[in-house]
Amino acid sequence: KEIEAELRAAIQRDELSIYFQPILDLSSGRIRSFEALVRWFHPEKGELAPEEFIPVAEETGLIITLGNWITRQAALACAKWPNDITVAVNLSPIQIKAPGAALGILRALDDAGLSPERLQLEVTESLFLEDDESTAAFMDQLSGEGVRFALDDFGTGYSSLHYINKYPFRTIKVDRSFVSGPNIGRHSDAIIRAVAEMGSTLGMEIVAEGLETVEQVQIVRRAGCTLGQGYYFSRAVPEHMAAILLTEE
Ligand code: G
Ligand code: G
Ligand code: MN
Ligand code: NA
Repeated sequence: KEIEAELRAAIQRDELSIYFQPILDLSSGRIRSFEALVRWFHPEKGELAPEEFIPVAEETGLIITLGNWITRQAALACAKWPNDITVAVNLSPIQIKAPGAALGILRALDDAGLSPERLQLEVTESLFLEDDESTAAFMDQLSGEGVRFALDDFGTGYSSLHYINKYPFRTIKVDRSFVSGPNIGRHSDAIIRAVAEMGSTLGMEIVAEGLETVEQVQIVRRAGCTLGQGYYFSRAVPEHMAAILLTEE
C-alpha cells in the first residue's frame, strides 16, 4: 500500500524523529527517565501520529526495522544524558515475537554504547493475550543482560496479576484513564492506591501517566505512586529540548 512505501522511504529520508517525554520522581521532582515517542513529519501530510503508522508498520513487518531504529535513536540520545537517567522505549508485540528480536535490541544498545540497565522496554498488557514461550524467552534473555521492563497501560487489559507474577517487570505504568478523562470511574483513586501498595510490596516502581493538573499530581503522590508523567510536567519534546530540561533541574 501507499503508506507502506512512504514509511520505508521516510526512514531513509530522516522524516521520522523521536520525541522524549520526561518521567519524574514524584518525591524529589527530578527527572528520572524519558519515554521515547516516535513522530513522522510527512512533507505533505504534516505530522502523523503513531496511531496512523505503527499499525501499518505492524501489518507489513516493517515494525522490526523501525523498532530497532527507534531503540537505537533512543539509546543514542540517552548515552548523552547523565548516567542516572534512563530511557523508555515502547515495543510492539510483533517486534517481540520476531526471530532474533532480543539480538536486535542488544545490537541497538551496542551501536549506541548504552549500558543495558539504562534501557526500559514498555510492553502493553495486550501483548500477553497469547502469553507464549517466545515472549518469555525474549524477556528472560534481555533481563539477563540488565534491560528493564515496564508493564504499560496497566488496568486496561486482562488478568494483569498473572503477568506481574510470571514476567520480570520492574515497573508498572498505571493507565491514564485512571487519572482523568471520561472513563475515570468511581474507584479510580482507590485503585491507584491499591496498585501502588502492591508495587511497593513487590519492590516495583509505579508510574502514574497522563498527569495534567497539580491536583492529579497530589492525588497520585498521596496514593503512593513513585513516578509521574504527563502534560503537567511536559509534553514529549525533541532531543535538544530534553537536554535543556535536564540542565534546568
Ligand atoms: O505519543 P503518543 O501520541 O505519542 O503515542 C501514541 C501511541 O503510540 C502510544 O500508545 C504509544 O505507546 C505508541 N507509540 C509511540 N511511539 C512508539 C514507538 O516508538 N513504538 C511503538 N511500538 N509504539 C509507539
Ligand atoms: O500507550 P502509551 O502510554 O505509550 O502512550 C503514550 C501516549 O500518551 C502518547 O500519545 C503521549 O503523547 C500521551 N500522553 C502523555 N502525557 C499525556 C497527558 O498528560 N495527557 C494525555 N491526554 N496524553 C498524554
Ligand atoms: Mn508507553
Ligand atoms: Na500507557
